[in-house]
Amino acid sequence: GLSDAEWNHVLGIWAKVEPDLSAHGQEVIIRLFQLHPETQERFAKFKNLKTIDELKSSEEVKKHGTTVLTALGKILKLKNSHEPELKPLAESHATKHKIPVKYLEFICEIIVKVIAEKHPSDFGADSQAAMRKALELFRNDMASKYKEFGFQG
Ligand code: BLA
Repeated sequence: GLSDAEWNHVLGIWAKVEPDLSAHGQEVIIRLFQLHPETQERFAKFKNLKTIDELKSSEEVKKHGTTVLTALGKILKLKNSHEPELKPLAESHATKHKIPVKYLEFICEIIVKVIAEKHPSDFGADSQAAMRKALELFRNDMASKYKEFGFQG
């Protein structure tokens, strides 16, 4: 797990993200699809969006971005005790969406980059390192739950 000081960094920057969660989420999802087009194929509802303009004007993309960051925020706020929140997410992602751990790595890296771009003066090296560590904990625990649900990830 992370130390108290590390969690303070994580939740401190998250408090700056939250007032504009949907803009952050939209940017994360669009960038995920641009950098890793295979991830967009996983969404039946987004397959029709071909251009960057279509992605940017899609209310559904914005809504999914908000869903993702809302869920992540809940998990981060539970700190090292995120199991009850993580379990149903791991179950849907293992058995229904079948999302490889590699894709979780992609999106976590993009989340750090988007926050860094939007909050350059509030997201210093220590905060970034703490956030990376929190996202690694999230991914590792997702990966071990995946295995419990019979998905190798
Ligand atoms: C759906 N993803 C969801 C849902 C939540 C998240 C809460 C709706 C409830 C559910 O189906 O369980 C949460 N998604 C997250 C979180 C992250 C995220 C916390 O990306 C990352 C921090 N899911 C992934 C990744 C992909 C993904 C990397 O974690 C990329 C391909 C896909 N999530 C995905 C899909 C759905 C989903 C395909 C169903 C979307 C729908 O049809 O409504």
